Amino acid sequence: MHDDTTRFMADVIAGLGATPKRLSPKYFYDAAGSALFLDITRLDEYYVTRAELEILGQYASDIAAHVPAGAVLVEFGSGASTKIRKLLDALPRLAGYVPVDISVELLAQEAEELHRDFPALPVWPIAADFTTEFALPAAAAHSPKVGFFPGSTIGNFEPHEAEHFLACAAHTLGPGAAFIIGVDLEKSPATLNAAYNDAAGVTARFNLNMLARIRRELDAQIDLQGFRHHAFYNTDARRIEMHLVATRAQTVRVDGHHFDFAAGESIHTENSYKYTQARFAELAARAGWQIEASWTDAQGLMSVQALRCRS
Ligand code: SAH
Ligand code: AVI
Repeated sequence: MHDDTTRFMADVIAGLGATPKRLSPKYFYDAAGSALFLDITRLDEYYVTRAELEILGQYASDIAAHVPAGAVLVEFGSGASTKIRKLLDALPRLAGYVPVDISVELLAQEAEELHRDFPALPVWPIAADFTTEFALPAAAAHSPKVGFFPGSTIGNFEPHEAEHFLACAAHTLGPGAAFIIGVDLEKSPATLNAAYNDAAGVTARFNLNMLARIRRELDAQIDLQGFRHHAFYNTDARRIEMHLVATRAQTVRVDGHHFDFAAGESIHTENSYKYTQARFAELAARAGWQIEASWTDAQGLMSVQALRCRS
């Protein structure tokens, strides 16, 4: 069995065996899940992408002022690389662009397209889980590094995991590095609930694809009709929670293990934390980063933050 499949199998068995049951959101992004995420970014209800693109368009030159000429830009969770395309024209000449993503097929395809569209820009893709340590390309060794983490993917970490991630990124990017991060802001529960419960049911398909993937890749016995999408804003924890809820009592079988579900029991698949400017600044400071500037869209839905590594 391939290493990635072995790890996926072990995580699924541990997650379904836990109480309450859970699966990591990093497993949303096989080829089908990455395509569904792209569909989400085009939904009317999903303000995150639209608002962030507005910020990147409007403040491109202010953001670019935080990127030194000759820098290597490392994007964590680059996906379709849509947002770097929006910034590239405003940025000083980069020594290279390093898209890092767990979605291997999408990463390869986007690297090829970027190379075609920006032939002067060296593109060094890294297929990796950004929660684990990974090495930057040797060619990047002597250039200043700038991190780029758009899309509010940082919100998919628990706050203590976000802090740990930022501390590791400080180590990877080096002293004095800049880090441009998209951070989603607290807002009305109605807006949030709509964004994760779109009328067309795309987010539901994205969530349910996790089970389809487990069935496909791990040869698991799961009745996909036996689960439904459930997403809601947890006001106390300041996060959207996504769950897959069993619509009836049933058993899921994976590699000789069986997992019993009561009707209504859920698998927690994702958190999407929302921050205030102050709470995010405190978290970043604990991880060794200082916020130098931040921008929001006209409606104040989403933010982009420019951080500097203090050490
Ligand atoms: N940056 C894009 C995509 C955000 S979706 C945007 O702003 O629209 C989250 C991206 O992070 C996906 O492309 C997914 O494959 C990737 N991702 C999620 N968890 C990951 C992990 N642990 N390691 C590496 N990439 C991950
Ligand atoms: C990638 N990430 C920031 C998205 C989010 O909003 O938390 C994933 C997503 N989940 C449901 N819709 C979009």
